[in-house]
Formats: sequence, C-alpha cells, structure tokens
Amino acid sequence: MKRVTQFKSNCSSFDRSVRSIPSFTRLVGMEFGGPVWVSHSSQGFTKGTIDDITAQSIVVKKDEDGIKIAAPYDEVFPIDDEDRSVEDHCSLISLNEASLLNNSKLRFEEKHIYTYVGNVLISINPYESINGLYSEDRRMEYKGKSLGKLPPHIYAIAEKARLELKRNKESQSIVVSGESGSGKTESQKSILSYLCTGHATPLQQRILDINPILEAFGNAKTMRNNNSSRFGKFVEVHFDGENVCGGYISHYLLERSRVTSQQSGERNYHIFYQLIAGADDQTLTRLKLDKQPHTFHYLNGCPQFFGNAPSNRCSGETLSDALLSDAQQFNGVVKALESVGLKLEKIGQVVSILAGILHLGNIKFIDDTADMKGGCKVDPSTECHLSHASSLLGVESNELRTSLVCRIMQPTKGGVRGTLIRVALKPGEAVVGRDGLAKAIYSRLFDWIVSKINNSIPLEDNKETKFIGVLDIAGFEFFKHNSFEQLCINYCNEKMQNFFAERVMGEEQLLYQRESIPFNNVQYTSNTDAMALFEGKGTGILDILDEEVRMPRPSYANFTSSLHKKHEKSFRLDKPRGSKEYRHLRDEDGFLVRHFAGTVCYETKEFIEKNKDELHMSLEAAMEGSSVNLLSGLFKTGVDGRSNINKLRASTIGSKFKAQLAVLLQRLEKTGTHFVRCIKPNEHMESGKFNGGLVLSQLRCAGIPSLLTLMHSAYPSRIAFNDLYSLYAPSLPTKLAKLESRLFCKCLFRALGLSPQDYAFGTSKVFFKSGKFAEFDTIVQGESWNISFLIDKTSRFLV
Ligand code: AD9
Ligand code: MG
Repeated sequence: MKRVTQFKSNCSSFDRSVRSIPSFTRLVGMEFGGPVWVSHSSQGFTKGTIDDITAQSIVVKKDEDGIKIAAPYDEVFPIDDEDRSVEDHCSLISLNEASLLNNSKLRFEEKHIYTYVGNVLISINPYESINGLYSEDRRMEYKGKSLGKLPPHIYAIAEKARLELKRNKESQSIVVSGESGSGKTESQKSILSYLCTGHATPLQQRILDINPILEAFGNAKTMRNNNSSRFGKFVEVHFDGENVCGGYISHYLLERSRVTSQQSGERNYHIFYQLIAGADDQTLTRLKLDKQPHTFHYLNGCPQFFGNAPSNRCSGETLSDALLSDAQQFNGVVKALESVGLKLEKIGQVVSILAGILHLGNIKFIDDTADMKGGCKVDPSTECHLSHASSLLGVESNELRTSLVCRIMQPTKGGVRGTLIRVALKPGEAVVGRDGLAKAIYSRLFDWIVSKINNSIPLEDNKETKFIGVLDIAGFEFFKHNSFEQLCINYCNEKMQNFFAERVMGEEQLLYQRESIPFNNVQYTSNTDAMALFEGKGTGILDILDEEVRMPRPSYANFTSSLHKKHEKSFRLDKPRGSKEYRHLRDEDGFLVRHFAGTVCYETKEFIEKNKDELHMSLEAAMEGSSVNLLSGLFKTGVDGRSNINKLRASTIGSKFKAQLAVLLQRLEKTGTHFVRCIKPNEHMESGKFNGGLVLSQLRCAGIPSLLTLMHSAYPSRIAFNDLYSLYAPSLPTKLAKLESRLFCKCLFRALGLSPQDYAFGTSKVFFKSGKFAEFDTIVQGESWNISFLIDKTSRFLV
C-alpha cells in the first residue's frame, strides 16, 4: 500500500491564510530578471528568474531547464542569501516557505539536524549516527545553558524544560510530533537519557532500562520504519527539587490488528521474533516453537487468512532484518524485565502466553459436515496447535475448542434476558473469534507489562514534586485505505494540533494583549470545529459510532449514513465522492474528513467490530479460568492503578481513547510546554537524501510557516520581574531594595545597555526577542559582571 505524502493540493487552510500576503508586499524586492524561488512539485521550491509579472501570476524562467511557468503570487518568493544557513529560522532575511525550506536543506547538508523556530525545535532525521552528537561531553555542555546560547539541540530543549521546572516551580512537558519514521522515539530517548544519565542513580537507570521492554512489545518493523512504535506514550520523570524521584508511563492505543495480520514487508511485534531467535533450546522445546517464524501464520506477514494455504509472498524473507538483532535483544529484554521486578517464573508465563498466541493463530477451521446448522470444526491437520495453545494458555483443550467453534449468547426479549444458548460458528466467524482472542490477550499483556514497569518506579505525584513529561505519539497517517485505526490516530493528531495552535499561536498572542505589549496579530486557523466533529456530544463521530455499536444489530452502513445526515452541511465532513479519488465508494461505505493536514477518506466497513473490543462470552470465560495465573488475571479486574484502564475497558475503544486523551490534555494544559517537530527527509530511510517536496509538506502540516511569521515578531522568552528581582534582592542596598520590581528591572536593563528592540516590558514580565534571552543571560552571568558592579551601575539610573 503506497503512502500518500503530498498534501499540497488539499493542504491546510491553516497555513494558506498566512501565506496569502497582498501581492504588492510580496513583490517588494522582486524585479524583472531577479532571482526567485518558485514552487516545484518534487523539490518544494526551485530557483528561477522573473520573466514577466501579470495581474494573476508571475512568469518564472526556471534555472534547471529554462522552461517558463506562470505561478500564482503566493508561490514565488525572493531569494536572499541562499547559501548561508542560520540556526534559528527566525533570523532569515526573508521569512517565507521557500527560505525556510532552503535553510532546512542547507543545515541538513551540513549535518546540522536541529534548527529552531523561536523556541520550537525542528529535527530532521539524519538516518545515520552523527559523530559526538549525543556524547557525554555534549550533554555536559548544555547543562545550565538557556536556549539559544549553544547550537540548536534536543538537549537544549530538555535543559530548557529542566530550568523552567526549577525556575517556575511548574511541571513541564515536551511534545514530540511528526510522521512515522521522523525520529520521535529517538528524540524521546535522547531527552530521557539527558534527564537521567550522568551519575545516574539506580532509579534513573531503571527509567532508562524500560525502553527496551516497551520497544520489544510495542514496536514493529513497518514499511516506513524498521522500529516503528505502534502505540503512543507519555513518559514522566518526577523531580524532587533537582533530583529524579519517580516516574510514570501512560500509554495509548496499541495497534491490535498487527498481532494477527501485517502488510507485505512488515512484521508483527519484535518480541515474537526475539523470542524465537533468542530463547534457549530448552525453552523453545517447552513452548513447542522451532526457529522458523514463517511457519506461524501470525508472523509471516500474511493478511487475514480463513483457513487457506498461505500465499507465495509469505516466504519469510521479511521476517529477519539485518538491522534488528533479534537474538541479542531477547536477552536484553529478559534482563530488563527482571530489572523491573519480574521473577523468572513470571517471565516464563509471559513467554508461554506469547507462544500460546502463535499456536492459536495456526488453528484452522473447516466446515463441519456433520453439523446441520452449518457450523465448523478444527481442521484435523492443526489439532497439534490447538493442543499446544491450550496447554500454553492453561485451558482445557476441549474448552478452548468449543469456545472457538461456537458462541454463547443470551438473547433479550422485551428487555428480559433469556437463557444462554450456544450458536455454531461458520469457519470465517471462528477465525474472527480466534483473532479477536489473540488481540485481546496481547493488548492486555501489554497493559500489564506497562503496569509492572510503573510499579517498579516510585510514583511521586504530589504537590511538591514536579515532572517533565515527554509525549511521543503516532503522527498523522494517510494511506490508500484508511480505517478505524487511522481515524483514532488522526483524531489524536487533530487534538494535538489544536493544543499546539492554541498554546503557541493563540495563548502567546493573548498573553501580549494581557501584558499590554503592542503586537500585530498573526492569523492562524483554529481547528476547533474539527474537535467538535470528533468529540461533539451526540453529534461527534465517536458518539455516533458508539450509538450504533449499542444497537441490537449494529451496521456500519447505518453508522455512516447517520453521520452524513448529522453533518450534511459541514465543511469538515463529506461523502466519499467529495474527492475524485474516492468516487467509486458508496455514501454508506465511508466518509471524508478535511483534517488540518489534508483530506482523508475513511472506509467504515470494519468500524463497528474494531470499536467494540468485545470477545465472545465463552472465550472470555475460558481465559478467566486459565491455570496460568498471569493470563487469568488479565481477564479479571484491576490491572492499573492510576489510569483506571479496567474501568475504561468496559467502554468502546473510541470512547476509551477519547477519555484517555482528555486526561492527557488536562495534564498537558497544567504544564509549561515545549515542542519538537520531527521531519523525515526521504521515504527510503536513507542518509544524506533530502526530498524537498516531502519536507515542505511536513513543515506545512506542522504549522511551521505560520509559526515562523509569529515567532519572528514575537518574544518567545520571558521572565517575571519578581523572579528577576528576587535573584538580586538579598544583595541589594536599601536604596534599590525599596524599588518596585518592574522599575528595578528597567534600571537593570538600562545598566546592561541592552538594545530596546530586543525586549519589551509587559505588566508582570519582561519579554525577549528570539535568541536575546541567551544574550541577556550571558551578560548577567558573565564573570565581568559581579553583583556589586551591577548594582552600582543600576543605582546610577535612579537619579
Ligand atoms: V514511528 O511514528 O514510531 O513509526 P518515529 O518514532 O518518529 O517513527 P524513530 O524515532 O523510530 O521514528 O526513528 C526511525 C529511525 O530513524 C531510527 O530507528 C533510527 O535509525 C533513525 N533515527 C532517528 N533519529 C535519529 C537520530 N537523531 N540520529 C540517527 C536517527 N538516526
Ligand atoms: Mg516511534
């Protein structure tokens, strides 16, 4: 399935509004024959010269082939200083998409993967390790330095969060976002290692040790990333003053469908292959596994099969990856599981469950000709797998057999529950039940593992302790066929975009208003209406879907039709035929959503089942009665203390996710927030390749062009007068101590000789232009400025 990456045609009104600057302003600096950037489909922008200017367009002769093209005004930009790169995009002479892209490319070619837009860090995945970039020396350099003092770095963001936690006594969060493969998880790891290494205490070490476990159970090889995280996470490191005193991991929406089927060239979760490659012979014998993952249906990359022979392409060639040393990693995972307090016996149960899932997947079903009701039975050739699955999962073989081939139901009539009846299943239905069981076991096992990790770290979440949380969630997804999983991921991205826009674009400007700082407002399009489309009570997509799921005979077509009816005139939601590409779909087969990052068509066929998260009663009961106490525990209540996972489990996947996101947002809103936008330079995971068109579309989706406009004239750093004053208060002579803090700061700034263009005085804080706080900080902390000298100079401004 090919990923569609160019959102240009339908890209973000969010940015377009900012880009459509009146033409006369845009033409300043451009003249006939003058060099310009002109929009280019694959490179983003290419160089050319102005050949003609008409009322509607600018005719540009491209340097690359001499061809003349007529481009709209908002797709042509003057070229300034094209060969000089800057560390902060805000310091570009011309602030526009073309210079933004050119600067990103120059920096990338110089192997500088980090660049700022004000306080936001942009990171371009180098797909190679860059010498010394994350060395201990480098880590030490960034300690205590405010952002902008040293070259852009992920450590500078981590340090900014640490310093602001200390200075403002407020928890901090770092939101890392970007497409799959753009480097979010690596960024998260770098931040955590920055916060937890260097004379690491055993607790800090434990926080670092959990990553291999999470990656083994929650990451998989996909077409876009060999180590793709298939779940979202928010990792908190708790601080008591400057010391790490605890932590907590919240996780979101593990991709369940991967447990039972994968696209061609992709893999199941790493742990299955690690187990097969790395476990000793004795363990493998106990688990009835041999060293050939391709013999397992759940591991051989086949799409769903209904008892048929695997197709040719399931040859297993994608199952081992040269970059992933499964065997070696298995030992690391076992050690890490031990370090979070799992006894060997429990780890034994974990691997039994994993092997049980694999054998379960190999059970096939055939028509039971003896059954008049058209039921099915286990294919005799796969009886051995039924027997292995039963013993590994601690269930009687016949109980598992019956729960797989029939379903227990309790019909209700007129609101009264009738007696339980047993309904025979067709082979296809039994496969759906079998796969549902495998997915339920795996996702609950994952929840349990995360809860064990959390139990191994002290939860110091009280008023005195503050935390730095790092959020790593799956980026906006857009395939040829999109289903419920993409809907959830894109809903989450829409929510994070909303948070980003409100926090960075909205609140920033409101703050200037409150502080009476003159500022020309920058236009940005809020996506609040998209939030209503997803979350609206009774009218949002998730509620309408839940309503349908609760019906006695839910149908995806009903759901889709009522969605269209409720949003008939909505700009955000449309029928599939609203897009040329999806004309072939009927109205009841899907819907289009115009997201901030592009239009996506969702096909609703599997929405009901995917949202339900329900197992046949008999399968649920069989698992509850398992003699493997870890497994039976997963199907009883009470796994996770804080996130109330079990309370949420009763509801649908969609509403559970919505509730989890609401909790996350509440938490984020109470923190100081820092943003890292990760960018993928090419689709082939290759080092040194910069695909301009791809990068530009990601910069646009991340709202970077409008952020650039805002940050250029904004004041991204600030400090309260009182905080600044209190730094000096203990040493101030009476004459100065009597001063009100704002006045004191004014005197101080004059004494320091700072240029008034670099800062602005609000009512409670002083604000700095991008990069200027670092200069101020250097002067104040500089050795030549001892406190008495400073006070002496400041006093002189009192007269
Ligand atoms: V996904 O949404 O989980 O599929 P991520 O998390 O955005 O994705 P990830 O961090 O896993 O991407 O990065 C993908 C790969 O790029 C890594 O496995 C590394 O091989 C490579 N990478 C990412 N960041 C860096 C880096 N700073 N230096 C070197 C990197 N290589
Ligand atoms: Mg990741």
